[in-house]
Amino acid sequence: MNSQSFSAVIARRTGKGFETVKPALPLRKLSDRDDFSKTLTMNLKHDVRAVALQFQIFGDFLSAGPYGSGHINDTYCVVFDQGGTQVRYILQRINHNIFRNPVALMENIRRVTEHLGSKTGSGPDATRRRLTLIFARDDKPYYCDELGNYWRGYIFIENARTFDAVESTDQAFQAAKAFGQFQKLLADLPPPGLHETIPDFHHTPKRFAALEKAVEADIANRAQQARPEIEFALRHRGITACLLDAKLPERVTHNDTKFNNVMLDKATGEGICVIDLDTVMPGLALYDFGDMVRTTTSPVTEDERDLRKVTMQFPMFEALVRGYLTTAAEFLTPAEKRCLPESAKLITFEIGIRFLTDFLAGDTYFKIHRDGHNLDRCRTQFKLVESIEQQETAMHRLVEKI
Ligand code: ADP
Ligand code: GN1
Ligand code: MG
Repeated sequence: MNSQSFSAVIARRTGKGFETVKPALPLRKLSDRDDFSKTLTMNLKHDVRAVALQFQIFGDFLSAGPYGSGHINDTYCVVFDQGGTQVRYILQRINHNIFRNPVALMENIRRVTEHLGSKTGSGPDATRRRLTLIFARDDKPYYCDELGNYWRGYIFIENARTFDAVESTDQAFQAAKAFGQFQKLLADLPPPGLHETIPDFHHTPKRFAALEKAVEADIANRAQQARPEIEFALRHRGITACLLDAKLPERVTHNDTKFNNVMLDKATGEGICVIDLDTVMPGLALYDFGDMVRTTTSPVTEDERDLRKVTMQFPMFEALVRGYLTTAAEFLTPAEKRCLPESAKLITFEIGIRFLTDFLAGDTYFKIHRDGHNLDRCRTQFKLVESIEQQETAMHRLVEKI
């Protein structure tokens, strides 16, 4: 059987019996260059093979390897042999120290992906244009292992990739257009409202209060080392409530619109699929726009140590505004549109204070890969805030003009 004629089918139960979901086309033979296939499963932190076998994936398990660069969950790419064709899937362990109610979280993701699925149709590309959950053997949208870890599975979106740093204005445009489209498609999600998976996630004044507490406690004895950053934060206390004070409408929003949470098609560059849906819940549209500016305007990654390289590139901002408005202009209110530049500064500041808080608390929230990693991340964010402040007038002028 060759990879073109073979078609893997995943069966899953719906209210009306079984429906079949076809993975994104075409199933290809993976090349020797796909490095994950060489990863030794036995060196992994979890028994990913055992977990994979609990999902409705047919065929023979071949391999698994860590995947992506997220700060919260554990993501693996697993490969199955399905009648001679190697097919990849994503498996993720949900960080239940952060997401305290994984069952409610998965209920959100199930509702959101099914709603998106009802809009993106069933064409050949349907399973590349939204995430598709693989259900567990007991038909739940997750599997809970004997250690109490919650796992989920997704169809692997092939021929697309994510980037940790932006490379062109077209990428920025495409990402913002996709996030705008995501908000638009979820605007008519039927009630009830989604669960709040992390309460007050973007409540910046509460994030600021948490920072003040961490400075006060100085549990890891690091406050001295972060004195300039703490002072920077204190000087900016005045901006923390700017979006809350603007009385903007609540919508269904993504809330974690990092540039690497949108997959870009490898052939066309189109923003094909918004991923990382853990924080999809009620929020402000501008939380999403702000996080796009935070992660898609600087030419370097979030943890760059050479701060001279960190800057808010105006052409990237313009591409984000234009891309976002392509899909979001039809539902944004004038007040929301006016506040686009403020949201950029606020969310960049907010994530900066979260990194700083975690540094002071001894690195308990974000995954770190070196000493001082969270402080480095905080520094890039604050540098970006300064860069935004220097260009604020021009940013407002641009938004008024478009
Ligand atoms: P985290 O919450 O840890 O950031 P993500 O859900 O963003 O986890 O996944 C981490 C990375 O895995 C993403 O940046 C992306 O590269 C890859 N990824 C996630 N889901 C898929 C998918 N369905 N298909 C292909 N790659 C994926
Ligand atoms: C985390 O999961 P990931 O890496 O996409 C965090 C975001 C931060 C981001 C900073 C649930 O996102 O809020 O903005 O790191 N997610 C959660 O890079 O806290
Ligand atoms: Mg992510």
